[in-house]
Amino acid sequence: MSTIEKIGLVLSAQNGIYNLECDGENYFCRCGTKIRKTDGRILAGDKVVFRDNGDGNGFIVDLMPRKNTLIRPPVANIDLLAIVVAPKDPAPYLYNIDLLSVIAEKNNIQCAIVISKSDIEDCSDIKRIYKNTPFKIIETSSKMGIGTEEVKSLLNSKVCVLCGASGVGKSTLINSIYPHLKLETGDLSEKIKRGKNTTRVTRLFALENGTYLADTPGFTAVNTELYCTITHKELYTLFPEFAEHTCRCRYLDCTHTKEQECGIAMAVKEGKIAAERHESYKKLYLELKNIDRYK
Ligand SMILES: Nc1nc2c(ncn2[C@@H]2O[C@H](COP(=O)(O)OP(=O)(O)OP(=O)(O)O)[C@@H](O)[C@H]2O)c(=O)[nH]1
Ligand SMILES: [Mg+2]
Ligand SMILES: [Zn+2]
Repeated sequence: MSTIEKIGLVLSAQNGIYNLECDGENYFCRCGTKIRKTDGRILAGDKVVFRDNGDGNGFIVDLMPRKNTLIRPPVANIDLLAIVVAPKDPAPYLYNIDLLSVIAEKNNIQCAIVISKSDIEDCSDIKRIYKNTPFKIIETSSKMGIGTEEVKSLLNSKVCVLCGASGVGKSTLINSIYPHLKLETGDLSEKIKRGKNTTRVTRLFALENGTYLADTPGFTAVNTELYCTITHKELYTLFPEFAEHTCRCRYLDCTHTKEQECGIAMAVKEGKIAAERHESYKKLYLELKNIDRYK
């Protein structure tokens, strides 16, 4: 029997078995060591050439070029990174949120802030912090059914990744938009007791209109070292709302961290940039500078 070569999209990769989608059909494939050796890991979101065995199984023979890659969560070819942030339970850890947004900017991935659990606390602080960024901000409550239609239209026809701290309600939000997925969700106090994530693997779900959505395990900490392709010198370019204010910096080599006559510092004072975003910038700048030094 002859085999046919097709192009598929990897939905999940686990223990050397790759679940692919091609023309609405699911395939389970293995992959030759030659590809794994030359291209490294094959990730959810990868486009691959595979041999269709005709029985739902196949063999991956080639990996197509990627437009971007995230290391954590491990997904390739992403159009939209939606960062889910709750006003409390758990409280937002802005540094992690901003680091994720920096990684999205660096990879040319559209970034959105999805506020969850708006039924339990006022969300105006999160809105204020991000209002000067180009990120779309959507306030939601899965419990009350608020904002879910807006999230659905934001995701439409894109490869999307939902990320954020464990317990912010990522899986619950996905379930409220796409109830048929029936994702496992977890009680926050249970999570703390177990010290574990409810969602454990990253997988893409194939939805209508060419929408692909990944629920990801929530992070506890984002490791900057993983992202050391970002240099401290370019960091300010990855905070998009900073750009229009750098022309007011006195020094051409202004680091925007402690200089007196810095356009970013002035914009913070004038309320045009959130002080919290500048704090994240300064913290990340120092971290990246330390990494750069040892390169
Ligand atoms: N009040 C309220 N609770 C919510 C809402 N959304 C989620 N929760 C609760 O928050 C807890 C955590 O929800 P999950 O959906 O498991 O959170 P997650 O972000 O997927 O967590 P991980 O998979 O561990 O990363 C659950 O107890 C949910 O019932 C909401 O809109 N309002
Ligand atoms: Mg989850
Ligand atoms: Zn400056």
